[in-house]
Amino acid sequence: MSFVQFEAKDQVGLITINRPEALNALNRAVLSELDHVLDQVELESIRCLVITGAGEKAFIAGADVAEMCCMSEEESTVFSETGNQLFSKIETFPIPVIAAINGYALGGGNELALSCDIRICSENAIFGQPEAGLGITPGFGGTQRLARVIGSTSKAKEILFTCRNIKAEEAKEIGLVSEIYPRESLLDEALKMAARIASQAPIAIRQIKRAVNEGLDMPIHEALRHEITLFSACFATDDQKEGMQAFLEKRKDKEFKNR
Ligand code: CO8
Repeated sequence: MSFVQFEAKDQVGLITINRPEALNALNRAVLSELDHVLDQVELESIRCLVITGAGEKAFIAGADVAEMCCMSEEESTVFSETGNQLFSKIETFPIPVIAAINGYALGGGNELALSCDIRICSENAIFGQPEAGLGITPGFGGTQRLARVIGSTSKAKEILFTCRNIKAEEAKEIGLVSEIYPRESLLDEALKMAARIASQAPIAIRQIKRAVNEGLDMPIHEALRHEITLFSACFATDDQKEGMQAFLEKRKDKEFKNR
């Protein structure tokens, strides 16, 4: 395990893409290690993940161009499928995932961030989908998730067609990120947000993630029905009883047991 590090900080898991010499570019080894790290997350104790990049310059500067440049059509299909499966795993991961974008998030880097639940970034972050300039389309979900995340096909196509860089302020303006922080405090802020999420009732948080994600792919009447199912399932949990009892007893010290 050298390209992807995992550190448990109480109930928060910090994943660092650690290939700073190539601006954390995603090659096959990085994708495979990240997949393995996700499989190892102890879901009984870890309640939120933060993903960031090693070094001062980049979150992830894209898929590894040096590795991709000689791929055949068949090899590129496998590479794209591997990345897509991994990013879908992040998107549907049972607990929330925050992308702490600490610099360049280009191509596959932006696509990884798009598969996370929440994106926050540093003031020096730069986003973009430069693929068309390399003679390819995005291949890890960018043609699909960018428009869905920012809610505008016009803006998404403009970004995808022009391959221009987007600075942090514009990323916030278009809804690509929810907050911008100074570079030095980004990780602390991400961990603070994650700890706050981790302090809520974990089954409720998982149900909320499912309700939002799965509901977006349904007609509204089905999505609302889905919310009813996920909502009512919470009433079979000890944590619902603890959360409401604590409120009624004016107790701050809630103890959620994840059951
Ligand atoms: N792939 C491989 N190596 C990279 C990458 C990358 N994406 N990005 C940076 N590096 C390497 C550089 O080659 C360089 O290595 P070396 O020191 O050995 O020359 C090192 O990282 C440092 O980079 P720079 O010297 O270029 O640093 P700068 O600060 O001058 O520039 C940039 C930073 C602007 C980020 C620049 O490195 C750059 O433009 N990088 C490429 C960005 C890019 O085009 N990303 C998109 C790649 S395509 C993609 O992600 C498609 C995803 C879906 C694929 C599905 C396929 C099947």
